[in-house]
Amino acid sequence: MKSKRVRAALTALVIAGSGVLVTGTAEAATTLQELVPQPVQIQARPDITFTLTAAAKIQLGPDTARKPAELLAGILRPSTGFALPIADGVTGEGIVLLNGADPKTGPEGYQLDVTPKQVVIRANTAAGHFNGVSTLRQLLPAKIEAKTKQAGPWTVPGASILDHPRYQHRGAMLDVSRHFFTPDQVKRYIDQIAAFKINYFHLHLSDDQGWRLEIKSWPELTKIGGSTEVGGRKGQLFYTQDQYKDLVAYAANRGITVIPEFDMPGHTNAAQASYAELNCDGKKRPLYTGTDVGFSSLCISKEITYKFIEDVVREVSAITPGPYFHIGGDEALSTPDADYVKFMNRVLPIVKKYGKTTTGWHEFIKTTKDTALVPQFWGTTRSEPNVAAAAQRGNKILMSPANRIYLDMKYNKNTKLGLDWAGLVEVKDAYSWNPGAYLSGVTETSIRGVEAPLWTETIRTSADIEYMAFPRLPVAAELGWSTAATHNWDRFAPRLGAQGPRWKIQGINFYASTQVPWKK
Ligand code: TNX
Repeated sequence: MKSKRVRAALTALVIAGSGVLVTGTAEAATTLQELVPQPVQIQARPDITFTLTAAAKIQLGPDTARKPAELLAGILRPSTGFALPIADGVTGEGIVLLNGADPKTGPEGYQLDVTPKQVVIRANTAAGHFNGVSTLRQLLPAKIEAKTKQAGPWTVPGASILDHPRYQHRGAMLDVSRHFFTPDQVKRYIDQIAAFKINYFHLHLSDDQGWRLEIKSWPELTKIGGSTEVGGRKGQLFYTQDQYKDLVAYAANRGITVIPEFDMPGHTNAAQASYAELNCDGKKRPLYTGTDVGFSSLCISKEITYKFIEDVVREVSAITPGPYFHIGGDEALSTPDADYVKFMNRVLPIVKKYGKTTTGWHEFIKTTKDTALVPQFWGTTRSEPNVAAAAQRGNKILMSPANRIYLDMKYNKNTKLGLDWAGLVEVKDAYSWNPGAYLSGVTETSIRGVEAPLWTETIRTSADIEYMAFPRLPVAAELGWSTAATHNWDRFAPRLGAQGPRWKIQGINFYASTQVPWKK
């Protein structure tokens, strides 16, 4: 009879690069087969199990970032009931975060090694540790997600994982303009996206229906422009700068960079309702609570327009540590083409002046040859010449094709929430495309990443957000993180389905698509 160790060596197979775990024997299924997104390389060690106990500490190696350890402790303490102190130095049993990972892991990857007494997560950056923490969370039993104390055991299957993302940008967007969401509702969504290694959170902070961030030099923007939303609810429907800073910090503590968007030169009715001087005719517009798009435009010929934009960019940049400022630029249907170009030629240098890099909906990229700027493709076609030309010049493209990854599209014709202008997007539709080979003339090396936007014309509550985002947001996370070689619906669907029990415990109101084999 073979020793346990020899049998383990025989059964622990790695398929490097493909990210596919093969056990080859009748080993019991473990959480190793349930990870979303799929890691690059998993080596199962069926002879080993780690069990988290009350004696465990979360241990930090020299100069290792503390925030990922704090995030991990915040996840593990409520459900285990363990103290799980964070300790400097490697002191024994528990979870160990160390610097100095294999260079293959890059700036965001990690190695995770399960031994009988420790789970060791190595990374070269805090981002890598955040990502390793997300993996460890999914390796623990689903009840780890509970907010109240549960019975153990808290086992982690033996494994060595080496992982890093396909793309540097995995994003989620929330439109807080069409309907406003409180800071607590936004934090709830940030928590949910962080669990899937999303590293950018794009906040759509202004639109026709609402201006949602306090601008101290233009106070009427929120006083008037932030007083209502789609459907006509009234209130103080905006964030103070302090609340915004708190959201930015909350995201950063989960490894997420906030990208603020102020949409212009269209989608600006809320600003035009707040200040008469932003209109060419000098007259304030009425507040708008409908859902049409394309009727508004800032006044391109007035100098005050650029003073206004500079004030907004200056104030927002000062409280936004991330490098990107999103200028919108979409659907400027009431701005003549020549004016649109004139406008962008004024605005892009303003963003640069305040130390930020412009990102925007892909329309804006036709106005500039600056290859550092980031166009976000949101079309429904497989060809977009201006985006392809930018890619050929060297721009990196963020992919959000509306008929694939717009989280506000209905799943099917019976879906009560959402829109259908880009089509119906079932879970398999959201998965079945390759960001690196989707747009003609835009190949793998020109892709910056994938963002899943959630527009909120029909979305009012956290339950609504969750219904549209789950499970499609994790689908977007998988497309943005996992190597192209792992792309396979039949293998992905069960991994996605394995998240169901975790989401139930977290109270996430997900759409239980019949396309997915949900784990009971
Ligand atoms: C298009 S996509 C828009 C938004 C709408 C969305 C609804 C884009 C850049 N603009 O203004 O909210 O469709 O799906």
